[in-house]
Amino acid sequence: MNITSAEFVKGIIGTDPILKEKYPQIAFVGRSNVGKSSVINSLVMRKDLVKSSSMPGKTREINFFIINKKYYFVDLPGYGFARMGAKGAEKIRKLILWYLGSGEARVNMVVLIVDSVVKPMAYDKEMADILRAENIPFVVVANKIDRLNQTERSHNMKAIESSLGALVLPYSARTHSGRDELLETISKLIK
Ligand SMILES: Nc1nc2c(ncn2[C@@H]2O[C@H](COP(=O)(O)OP(=O)(O)OP(=O)(O)O)[C@@H](O)[C@H]2O)c(=O)[nH]1
Ligand SMILES: [Mg+2]
Repeated sequence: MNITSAEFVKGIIGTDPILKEKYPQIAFVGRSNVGKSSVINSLVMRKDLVKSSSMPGKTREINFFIINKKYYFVDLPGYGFARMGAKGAEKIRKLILWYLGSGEARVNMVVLIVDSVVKPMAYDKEMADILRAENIPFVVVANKIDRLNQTERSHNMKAIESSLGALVLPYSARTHSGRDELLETISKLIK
């Protein structure tokens, strides 16, 4: 897959006609602050298509971006962000589960992003289980590998693979390392 165009379309917080459009949806899911928005910017080679921030909880809506006038990249809010408070976190959790599980959206595949620097957390495992239960094809992206040396990298990749039981691609949104492999995997999985 070669990305030639990318544009923001809209952000939603509930049912919307965009969910039913013919374009396949590739959703980016993961804990708060793992770099979902940054990975999308890295894939489209833009610094600021998607707003990213060092303050966790930046993305609050389900944001749709049209790619090559053919697919939607869908940026979701992060799950498991404690500082949002129990109420806010529950709202976001419901929003994500509704998007993935209600059948309203045409979710073609998911890119499940985890932080390669820390061990996979209960939330990551729960998300992998939900995707399996919903029969949604997914790939795990271990982001921020620029922060690890070779030894840590291979150690952490193995730990993530065995904990989530899925294909894991090392990635850095900062250096774009792993970009070609991820684009290749996305085009295979949406077929
Ligand atoms: N070193 C490093 N930092 C990264 C990488 N990707 C993202 N970051 C940083 O991590 C922070 C969070 O990035 P975001 O893209 O906003 O994360 P997010 O998952 O969209 O966060 P929420 O929208 O709050 O759920 C920012 O400070 C980014 O600069 C990476 O590959 N390497
Ligand atoms: Mg975000």
